[in-house]
Amino acid sequence: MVETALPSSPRIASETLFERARRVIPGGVNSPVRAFRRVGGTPAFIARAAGAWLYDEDDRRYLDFVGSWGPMILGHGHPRVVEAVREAAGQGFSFGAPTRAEILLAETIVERLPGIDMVRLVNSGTEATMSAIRVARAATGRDRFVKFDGCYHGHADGFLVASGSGTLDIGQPDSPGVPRTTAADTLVARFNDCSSVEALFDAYPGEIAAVIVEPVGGNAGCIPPLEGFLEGLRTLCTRHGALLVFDEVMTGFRIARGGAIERFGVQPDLATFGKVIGGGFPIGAYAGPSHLMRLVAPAGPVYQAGTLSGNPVAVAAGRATLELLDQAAYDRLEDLGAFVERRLLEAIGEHPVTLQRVGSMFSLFFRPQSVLRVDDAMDADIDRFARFFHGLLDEGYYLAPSPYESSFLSLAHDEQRLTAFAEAVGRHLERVFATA
Ligand code: KE4
Repeated sequence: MVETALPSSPRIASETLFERARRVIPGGVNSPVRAFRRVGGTPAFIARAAGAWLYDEDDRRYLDFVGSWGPMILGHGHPRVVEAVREAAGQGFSFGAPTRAEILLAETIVERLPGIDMVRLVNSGTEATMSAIRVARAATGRDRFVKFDGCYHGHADGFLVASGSGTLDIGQPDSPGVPRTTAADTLVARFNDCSSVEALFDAYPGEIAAVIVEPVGGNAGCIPPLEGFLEGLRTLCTRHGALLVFDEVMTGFRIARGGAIERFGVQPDLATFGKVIGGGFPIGAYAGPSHLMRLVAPAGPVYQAGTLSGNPVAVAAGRATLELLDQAAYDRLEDLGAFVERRLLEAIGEHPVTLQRVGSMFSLFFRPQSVLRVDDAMDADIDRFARFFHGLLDEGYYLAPSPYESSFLSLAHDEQRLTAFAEAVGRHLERVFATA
């Protein structure tokens, strides 16, 4: 029997908690995208999760398409991960000393990634990307780097220029508080447009240390790379002596067993990770060939550190997660992605809505044309998206609460639930397009 959502009812507990939260936490949340700013209304305060389901404080159940923004690729509370976390926690929480388990996780990551010899674990994707740029600057002796409009690489100062994700929700792609001198080193190119990168290399000859890119844009909605885009970046970086950095915090171990490197067959000089490799616990990583990674202290002079880096409990969760992500798991995720795409395209029908998907990450854009970069995503009908989002939420489907985010499938999703989801999408598209 297809499990259905609990009957719709106001989220009194969440509203009360949100009011209380905003008195002691900026905006009532510890990360802006959670605040429903772009879709309006009160965020659901989640009490617990299991499998593909979230349960909020009003005991309403939602089929989860956020998955903690990517980490929960197995579904919530996988018993093997729970057991690994319990066992690790029973041995102690944190030692500030090297452990065997960190080696095993590093070896697992390296084994899966073509062209990658070494990895440094950190505590977030932000730490990973900021460290990768530091290594690139040290390796090249150059200060500037190129990012793309609408790409989000975490909240380190230099990245908060023309960024994506939650910065778009609050209409602040360039954040106050970032010194002009810092922002000056951040050059912005157009996603899916190599000529805009070439123009920057021509304008700043010998000054660009790196080009950092989300190989699949995930922070302005799901935006696949055009044919030749990643290959073009590789050629330009090689020609101009800059490092190509794949920010795979979202795509890593999500869109293939070896992430975008494997899926697209383009070799970056450095790559960053997070989310999936922590199985829901705080983690990040940056990785590359030995000659670059040996620049990192204490092997080399590039300083980077972290009290909880390689935390034993987070490492245990990450190892258990990766162990379960064999090729069969990725084949299943691809099948689920293709299945939901077929069902959603049926639901979309003639409505002016575009679905874009790579593997088990996808987005619905409320515009008829394809979305090649953030400008296109911002040209979509945000108001209708908001009404669509809330209609689905009330029916027990939790999509990413922003048109500038990707939604995610997990191995806990199945065809029955995805069929019911697509039918609900069809109903709510009819509803929101029935009125002007
Ligand atoms: P964290 O510092 O949030 O762990 O990772 C930053 C980051 C870096 N690179 C990419 C490609 C990312 O997607 C992220 C973080 N992703 C967002 C979701 N769009 C995290 C959600 C949030 O900010 O709360």
